[in-house]
Amino acid sequence: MPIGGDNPNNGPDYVPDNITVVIGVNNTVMWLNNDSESPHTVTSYSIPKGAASFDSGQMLWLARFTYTFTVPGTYKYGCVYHPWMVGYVTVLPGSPSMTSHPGGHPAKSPAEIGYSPILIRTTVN
Ligand SMILES: [Cu+2]
Repeated sequence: MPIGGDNPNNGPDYVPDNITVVIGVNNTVMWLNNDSESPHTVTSYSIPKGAASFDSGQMLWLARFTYTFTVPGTYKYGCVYHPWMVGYVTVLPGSPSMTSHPGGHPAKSPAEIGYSPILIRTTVN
């Protein structure tokens, strides 16, 4: 949520606004409101069957919201104050081997998957 997220002509509003995470690898996602000019929310709009909805409530500047995804599928979320602010999280099922060396690479440590001003990070559970 960079500065200017309250302006529909700016964008993207969530940075990045489309992420993919893997259960057991990096399925904890943290949003940080880096917008000093406006509060925002992270509110689920559509979620896979069996998943739990989420809502950060009002996030003031520098507020953080963390959610751990445990059900595979595509999640659409947005900001209740700004209808044009929309983001997507794709959650892929993990496997035992992926928790240590996904694809042969070392497991991600708290990893920044997008660049800034942001704001969305995923972390190992
Ligand atoms: Cu907003």
